This record gives sequence, C-alpha cells and structure tokens, in this order.
Amino acid sequence: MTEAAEYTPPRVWKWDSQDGGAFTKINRPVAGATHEKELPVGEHSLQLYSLATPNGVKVTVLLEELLELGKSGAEYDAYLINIGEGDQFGSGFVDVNPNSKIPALLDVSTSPPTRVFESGAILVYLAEKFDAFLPKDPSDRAECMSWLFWQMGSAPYLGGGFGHFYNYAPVKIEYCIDRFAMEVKRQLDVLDQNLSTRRYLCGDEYNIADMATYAWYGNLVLNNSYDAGEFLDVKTYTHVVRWATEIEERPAVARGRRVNRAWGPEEERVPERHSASDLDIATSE
Ligand SMILES: N[C@@H](CCC(=O)N[C@@H](CS)C(=O)NCC(=O)O)C(=O)O
Repeated sequence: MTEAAEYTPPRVWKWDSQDGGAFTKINRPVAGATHEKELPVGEHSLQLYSLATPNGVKVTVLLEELLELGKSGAEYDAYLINIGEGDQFGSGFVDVNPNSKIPALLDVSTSPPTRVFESGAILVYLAEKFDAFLPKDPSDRAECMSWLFWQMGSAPYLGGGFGHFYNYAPVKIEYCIDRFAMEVKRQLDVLDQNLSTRRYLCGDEYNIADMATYAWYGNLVLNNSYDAGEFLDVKTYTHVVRWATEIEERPAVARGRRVNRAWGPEEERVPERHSASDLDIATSE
C-alpha cells in the first residue's frame, strides 16, 4: 500500500467549507432550510420531488410499474430537485423531507397531505397504497422487507463509500478505495449467491426489493455507475448480471430511469414528468 499523508485529528472537528471536493457546494454539518422556496404542486394526487440518481430511480420505476399494471391512481407529477444547486435546502423541500435528500413524496389525496421521505419508506407506502409489488403472506413479506432493508443499509457503502472515494473524492486514497471495494464485492457476492437459485431476490415474484436493489447494484454490474465495471470485475457476478439485464429490459424500468434525469443524451432526459406523454421519445423520419 502506498503512503497516505499523515493527519492528526484536532481535539474538536471544525467545518472547512472548501473541503468537500465535488460536493463542496452542498455539504454542511447542520440541518434545516437555507432559503425560502415553495415547492410546485401539480394536478395529480402524488407529488414527487426528486432526481434520477439510484435513490430517485427506485421510486419512479415503481410508479411506472404501477401505471403499467393499470393503477391509474398512481399518476404523478415529478419535479426536479437539483441537489448540486442546493434545491434540497429550500424551505418547501425541507418541510417534506427534514433530512434534505431526494426522493421526497407528498400525497395530496389525504387530508392533511401525507409526506413520505426515505426511498424505502416511499416504496412501502406506494406498494401498500396500491396493493402491488409487496407480498401479502407474512413470511414472503418478511423476505421482501429483509432484502429491501438490506439494500437500504448496504447502498451507503456503495454510494457514500466506494463511489465517493473511487469517483468523486478530490484525491485517490488507496486505503479508502480498498476498504469499500472489498465491501461492495462482498455485497455483490451476497446477491450473486442468492440469485443463483432464485429468479428474483425473493423467488419467482418481482417486487419492491428488486426495484430498489436494481437501481444500485443492477446499475453497477451493467456498468452504469462510476465507470467501475472493470475495476470491480462485475462480469464475474453472472447471476446478478442476468437478473439486472432482465429488469432493465422492462418497459416501466426504461421509463422510470428517464424521469427527473437532467444529464446524458438529450433523448433520455425528462427533467419533469406530469403525464405519460412526457416520456414519448421523439422519432425522426
Ligand atoms: N437514505 C436516503 C438517501 C437519499 C440520498 O442520499 N439522496 C441523495 C441523492 S442519491 C441526496 O439527495 N443528496 C443530497 C445531499 O446530500 O445534500 C434514501 O434512500 O432516500
């Protein structure tokens, strides 16, 4: 291992606002709103405030799957929250999510409106509301919740740990990259062993645990995240690749991936979504 620069922590940590690398503009050690800004509200019951990161995509995939199933009450307005510009610290957003992170959902069909934050909580709320993609049998439901909570607990090692130090950090620190690459490969092996005997994470049925896990680990093995496919040798997790490929081919997943996307090829961007037609791809003759 190469030598890392010596650092002796001070007795009391102090915030250096210049020290956040790619996240300098958004990192801060305190919670709450930084500015007054109301959120827009559209005509549907479900108002989503989000961005097409893996945590955001989980929710738009579920909403598109619900609509595909004919659950018309799942029609939604999706507004873009630009976390690079600090939209998550606007007063309206903080009212819906005091933790200032996308995604956040407001269900205005209830009185008073129901706010839901944390992507896992949003998936369970919607699956229960529309009675879909969440098993009813208590044992099957426990298995689904176990994998969903596994994803919620594991992904910060992938995103906040590996992705941060491999891709975003202003310096490449071998110790940090090694530590998180090791853990992410262990997690991929957990998934691979499970998927070696099951079509989906919980068996034969596709559910919210698959949607949540696909958004992170599926994208990783399909080399859509951090450009780290070769580094992590993701092709060796053959069962995860097979499962992720099958999920990625679902039309609702293809649509969900584009909602609140404000980067990449123009034809894949749908910064805001208010009806199905917003997802129509313009075809040239
Ligand atoms: N545990 C949360 C994590 C959400 C999260 O980390 N969102 C990121 C984007 S993927 C975010 O909004 N970051 C903005 C910030 O940290 O200020 C969830 O699953 O909803």
